[in-house]
Amino acid sequence: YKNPHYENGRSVNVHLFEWKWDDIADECERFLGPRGYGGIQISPPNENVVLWTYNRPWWERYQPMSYKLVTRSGNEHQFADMLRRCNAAGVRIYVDAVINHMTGEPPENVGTAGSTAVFGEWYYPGVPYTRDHFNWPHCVIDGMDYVNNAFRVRNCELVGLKDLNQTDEHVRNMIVDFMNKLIDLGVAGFRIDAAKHMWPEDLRIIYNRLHNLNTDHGFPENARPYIYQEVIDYGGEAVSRDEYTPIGAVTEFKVGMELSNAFRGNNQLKWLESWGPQWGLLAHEDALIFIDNHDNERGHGGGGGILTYKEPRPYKAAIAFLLAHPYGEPQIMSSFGFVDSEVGPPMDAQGNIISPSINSDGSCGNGWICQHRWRQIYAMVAFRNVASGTGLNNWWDNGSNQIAFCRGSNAFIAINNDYWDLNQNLQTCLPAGTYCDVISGDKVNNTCQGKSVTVGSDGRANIFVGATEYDIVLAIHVGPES
Ligand code: ARE
Ligand code: CA
Repeated sequence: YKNPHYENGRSVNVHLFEWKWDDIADECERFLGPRGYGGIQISPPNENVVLWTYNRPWWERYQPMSYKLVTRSGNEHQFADMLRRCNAAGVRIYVDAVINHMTGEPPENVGTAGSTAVFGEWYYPGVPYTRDHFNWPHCVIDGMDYVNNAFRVRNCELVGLKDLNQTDEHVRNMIVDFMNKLIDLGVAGFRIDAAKHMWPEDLRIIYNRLHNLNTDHGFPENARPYIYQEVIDYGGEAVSRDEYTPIGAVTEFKVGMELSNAFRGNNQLKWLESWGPQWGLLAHEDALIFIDNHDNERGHGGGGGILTYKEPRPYKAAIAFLLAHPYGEPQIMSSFGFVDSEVGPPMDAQGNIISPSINSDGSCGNGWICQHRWRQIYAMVAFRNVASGTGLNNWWDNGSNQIAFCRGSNAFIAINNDYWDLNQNLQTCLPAGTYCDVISGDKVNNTCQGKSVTVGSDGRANIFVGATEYDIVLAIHVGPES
């Protein structure tokens, strides 16, 4: 359950938050496939309650009404088409699986597929679930429960969302049928939403009943779905991330916290020499890592202090480090712009999501940020692919916030988070030649649009990252892009 089954030569999962299936299929073919991305986390594909009361917030999708594959992102036909097209483009799809709960007691009662429910009776005919399928008597998790009561974290309601009992056979069957349908349609795995709020032994049983990945979509025989479980664990809680690593990968929230802290200048970059488990992080193979996710990007889920697209200079550098370093399985966020943390994706008056437009410079319009299309980010995806299979070597730092390292003899990165220039003759580990710095510009017609670096026969080069440059990173590698 810990192998994302990326195609050879690919890496990095991008969360296309609130994107429509048709747009994702287009993006796989026109951008993500050609740029070497490994996979996409999609928003929950199953029916959710429609909340006009809050002007269709993004979080309505975390309130399931049924497992019908009809949402603002598209219907089942569009979903299947996306899987066919993205898998053909070499890009895998991971589903955000909301299986801990159904809706709360929302002010409205129609789902995106037209289902209704009787909230006060815990009755969801679209599945169906009745009161017998929920933890009972109902209770609501309070702040102290996270600290000292694992039972209540698992069996009471998360922010008032009706809490399913995954120990119940019918509930297990409904969840397994839902997930198996998605696997048969070609998905490569799942983000398990709110995994902390379910018993690991129940989840293990559910995972073990899942089908192997669909070989018609290019997966190898006997491949198990990739499973990464959302467990927010900064330490000191009744539920620990370590309870979930025996059954799958786990989101490592400490990564975004520590790297945001360091790239904000609150911790020296030189300490990153020991980045990885020595920092109290999960073991490499257990960790799904990221700077920001859809919650902490907007201050939900106990988030705060995390770098986001709103602070692009340190954010791009933190992501560059995340992708350059061999530790963990990285995921990046691809957002829509927002001021109000509750507001949903760009939409028209009928509530239809407005597709991202693509500007002539490759960036997105219509309110979409599309971090995955930022040169400083897609260039590091290529860097990671070129570096694949190599370790980290030739670490250098200046004793404070200037660092550099090689990935084998394939790739080299330097970062300057000091207030003075980085100007050094450094070992790049690369064969002699002239390389384009992939951060400051693309290589077009064999010409660097940004900086270039000349590596001598001893592998050394003069590396310059000025204190006031647009970006604080320089990266070169043996791939065609550099
Ligand atoms: C909405 C309204 C609520 C209302 C509820 C029910 O905002 O006011 O009571 O509906 O009507 C998202 C939003 C929620 C939203 C929910 C349903 O963030 O605001 O509630 O959708 O629409 C905990 C969980 C963690 C969870 C975070 C948000 O442990 O699993 O809270 N994250 C996932 C998703 C979210 C999603 C849900 C779960 C629900 O990523 O997007 O919620 O499906 C400490 C603990 C953490 C805890 C955190 C916050 O850090 O360690 O475990 O996270 O505090 O309490
Ligand atoms: Ca629960």
